[in-house]
Amino acid sequence: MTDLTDQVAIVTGASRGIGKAIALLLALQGAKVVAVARSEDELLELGQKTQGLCIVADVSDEADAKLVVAETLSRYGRLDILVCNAGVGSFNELEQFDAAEWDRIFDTNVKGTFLLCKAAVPHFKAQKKGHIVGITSDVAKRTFAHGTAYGASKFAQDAVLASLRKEVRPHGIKVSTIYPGLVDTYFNDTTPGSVENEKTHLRPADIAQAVRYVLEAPTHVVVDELMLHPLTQEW
Ligand code: NJP
Repeated sequence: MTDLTDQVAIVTGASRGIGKAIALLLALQGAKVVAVARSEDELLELGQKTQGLCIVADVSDEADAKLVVAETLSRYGRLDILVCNAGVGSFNELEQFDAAEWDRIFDTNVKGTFLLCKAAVPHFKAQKKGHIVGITSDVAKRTFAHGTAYGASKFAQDAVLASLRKEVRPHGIKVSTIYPGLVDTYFNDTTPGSVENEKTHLRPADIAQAVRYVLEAPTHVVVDELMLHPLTQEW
């Protein structure tokens, strides 16, 4: 089993929802967590709990992505784990869908994952080890009505990670992809915590436990893919 104590982990989209739960759980396991998002106040509050670094950054901006990795290396001298979790989505009929909204979704979900991986991989290669975990979605494996932009972005994010997995495996670098079903978060401007959602949604902590599971796999094991659904969600 891989011990997470003192492992240096960047978690994007850590200001709330799934990313926050991942950051808290990794910190609890003794990892040094670098929390990344655009909301400074939420990050600072989280930083008090994780005792780690917080970096206000937009994952869709290449300069920001480079800065996140540079600041992590400057503070800790090492990077072991990158969790690409930041993501956005919205849903509508294709002819109603705004082109600028399409760009926002692709810039965050696809380009954001690409840019963070691009910044981190050279360091993982130099260390001959590293672990990238991508939080995609079950909709990376099936299509659904009103999901053209989000669904396509998750298929694309999944392809980036799957292709990268083959590229970096010879360098000792692992890439794990997690495919959640419905999770009770602030995603798409929803409000978590309702009694109804308790029955129909996974909790952010469930996804955090899945991330912990893939990260704790023994050195010779890589969990390529892991899909989770609430028991009530038909798949
Ligand atoms: O959503 P939410 P989730 N640069 O809205 C950050 C996937 N997923 O936790 O920047 C940097 O509570 C944002 O922070 P801020 C989903 O596709 C979800 O559910 O401060 N960060 C916040 O911390 C996504 O990939 C469900 O606004 C950016 C976080 O992202 C991941 O799970 C189902 C950013 C979003 O928190 C986490 O989403 C599924 C940027 N440009 C997959 N833009 C589900 N909830 O049901 C956003 O299958 N963030």
